[in-house]
Amino acid sequence: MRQSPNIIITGTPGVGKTTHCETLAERIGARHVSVNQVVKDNECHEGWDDEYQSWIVDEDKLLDALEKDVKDGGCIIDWHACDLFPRSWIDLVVVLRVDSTNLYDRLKARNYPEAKLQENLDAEIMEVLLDEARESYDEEIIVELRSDSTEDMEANVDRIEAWWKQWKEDNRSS
Ligand code: DAT
Repeated sequence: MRQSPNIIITGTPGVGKTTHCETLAERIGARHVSVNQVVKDNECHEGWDDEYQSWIVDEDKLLDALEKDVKDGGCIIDWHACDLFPRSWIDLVVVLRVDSTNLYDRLKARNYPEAKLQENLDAEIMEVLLDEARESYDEEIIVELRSDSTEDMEANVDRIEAWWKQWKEDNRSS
């Protein structure tokens, strides 16, 4: 039995996952698990895809690398996918959403190639990550939150912190 919950923060690249995860991890003393970093550090990949500018992930290796940390609980998992984790690992799935204009500006600032930028804008508009979450987890553990402004982010962090405390209260071993 976990002492603390595991949360996935997911969404299209640029939506604000890392910013949310870092703030939350600091606020509640959780572990920020940057899956990108885990993939790199443990070489859970079959190389770099230049066109997509991302690792070609070996999911089995990745799950092995994550298992110990995640089993202990208290992880805030930061990744642009959520369908590979066993359901038993995850207590809350946060899908961040952003307005296309904001996303465009954020990805442009990252110098994304035009094709990749367009692909991510399409994914956001088509709610790809929200669909993926709904296909992979029970509706009750999924929350969709806006990430357009700093105020949004602060409200989201407050809300997730409150949820975290409540989970610990509800799951306290007597
Ligand atoms: P991700 O990890 O989803 O790729 P990020 O956390 O790196 O996204 O954020 C991308 C950029 O957008 C970064 O410069 C911070 C900014 N940003 C993220 N969320 C924001 C928000 N809610 N309001 C204003 N800026 C935000």
